[in-house]
Amino acid sequence: MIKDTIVAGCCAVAMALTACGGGKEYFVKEVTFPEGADEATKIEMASRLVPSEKQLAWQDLELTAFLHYGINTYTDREWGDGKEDPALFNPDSLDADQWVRTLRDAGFRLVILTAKHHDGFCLWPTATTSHSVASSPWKEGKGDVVRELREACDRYGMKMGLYLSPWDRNAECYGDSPRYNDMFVAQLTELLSNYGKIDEVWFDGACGEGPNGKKQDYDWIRFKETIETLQPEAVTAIMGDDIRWVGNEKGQGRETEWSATALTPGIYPGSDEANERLGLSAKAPDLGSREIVAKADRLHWWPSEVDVSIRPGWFYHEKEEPKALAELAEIYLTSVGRNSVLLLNVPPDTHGRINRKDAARLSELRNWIDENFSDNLISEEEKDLSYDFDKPSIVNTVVIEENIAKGQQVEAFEVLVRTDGQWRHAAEGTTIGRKRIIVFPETEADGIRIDILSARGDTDVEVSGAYCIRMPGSGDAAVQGHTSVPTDGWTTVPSDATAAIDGDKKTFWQSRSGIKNLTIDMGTVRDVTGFTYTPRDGDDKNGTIFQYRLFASHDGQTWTEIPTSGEFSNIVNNPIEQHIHFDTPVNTRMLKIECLQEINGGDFISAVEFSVLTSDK
Ligand code: FUL
Repeated sequence: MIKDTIVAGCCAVAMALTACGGGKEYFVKEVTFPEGADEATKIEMASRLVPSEKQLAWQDLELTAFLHYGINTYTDREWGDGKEDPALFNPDSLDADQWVRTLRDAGFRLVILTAKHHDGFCLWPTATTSHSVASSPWKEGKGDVVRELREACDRYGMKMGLYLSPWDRNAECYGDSPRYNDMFVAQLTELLSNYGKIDEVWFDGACGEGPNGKKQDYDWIRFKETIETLQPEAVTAIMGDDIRWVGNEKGQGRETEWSATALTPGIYPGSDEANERLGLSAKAPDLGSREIVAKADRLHWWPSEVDVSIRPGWFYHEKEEPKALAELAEIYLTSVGRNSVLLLNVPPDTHGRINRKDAARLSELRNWIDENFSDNLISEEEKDLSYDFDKPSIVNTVVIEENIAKGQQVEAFEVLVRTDGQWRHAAEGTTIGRKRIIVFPETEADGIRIDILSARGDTDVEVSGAYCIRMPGSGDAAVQGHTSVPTDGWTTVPSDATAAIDGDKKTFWQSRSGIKNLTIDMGTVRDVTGFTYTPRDGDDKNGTIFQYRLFASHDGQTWTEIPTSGEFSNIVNNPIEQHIHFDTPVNTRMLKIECLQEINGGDFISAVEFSVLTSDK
């Protein structure tokens, strides 16, 4: 046994680690390169960057769950405006045991509750504001959702995390930075002192205040110190430095997913400048390649968390359906199978229960995982890169694991299968990390092998499984009771906006500068129950409408405003098709959408698609 040394990142305290072979010095969580270091030196140092103990334990969890629950559940919105009446919060059968049991049975190991979302409504009776469950009729103001979750987690052996939104649309002091920071620390202190062991603290980075909104200067370092003092074992996510947002809300990890990344956590002073210099952001496709490392001054062990909702929205909406099993299975492969932890949101419904449809889908997911990942063609126990099967078998999936306790090394690998003594190429990949699942075309083989083509340092990799998996058939997660109206014979103003109503999601329309309205003329009068808006996705989302007003007209002369929430909340992070349903059907020939705010404050709009919904059969 030789002593390896671990050099702790931020505080540069040296600790000792006993390990076999090497006598290596490792860097925990962060490594700063010496000035003028060349690429080879940096890559070698990068190979010695390792996770902290709590990061390592978190990466092992694989399946974690989100519970988005709060005032939005009762207003049918995604982002509340903070003006909601607490009296709206009155679940008739809130059952935290049912939440935790359902999640545990589906294999989830940690659950995170939105103790406070952007609307500022607190699910625990906080002393910091009256905008909380204490002002609601639920349990005559004596209820405490956070406590109920705590007790349920204890009963079922589930780890617990809390989401506390920094952006607060209710707090009067939001924007008065020192006062709000004090309030936020007080909220954090209540949550981290009175509810037992908290394993993950989740701070969201979202803020939809816009150019003329309130500006809050968050004291991230003080928030982090508060967590470290009160819950030293908790990992901090997103606006924290233990867990990184994967960069989308679709459930997709990168094909090349480095936990050793040059992206500086947003809570560190100077992070914006550091990231700008390297051209990096949470959404950037490449966060840790050799090219990036060569340009970086330091690296962070900042592993990815894939957060995605089982439904289109984060909060429960009666009209939405859970994703099809096929989509969830795909998400499992592109999150857990791509060196990430899955954080799947399952929003409790208006009764305060996980809806039976979601519960059923979760148990289908569990069964799918169990059925597909139980018949391992690799029976040998010994850790290796090459295996013989007991008999020729059909194979299409390989599971590879890297011992990340010693860092992330592999940059490129090839999967080969053997038939009649001949090795053939089956697939290739780049990073491995905690777990990599590669699916390739089905083939008959009697052995499987991984060749590591490129690595940063000594590798410690194992092929832990080979399977023949079947993807579930895709089902439709439709929107109940609404169908879109065929667009034949429709016209638009401006007249060049046909790509926005052509039913083709591969095309999009973008208005000229200065034009922020779109009128759709259906030619005939109908009872319209709502509309959908599909924004652009990908790198360029310019023109995406964030806040809007909607009008109806029979003749294009007299317009009546249709009441809507006026906001495609969270469209920046989750640019999915937006479904807006009216309280009562609107009898109209024309619809006009007027953009009040484009996501980047731009003076034009864009749309992949608008469709008009009706309840006509
Ligand atoms: C986003 C928020 O704005 C959403 O409402 C949701 O909480 C998601 C997890 O993070 O940025």
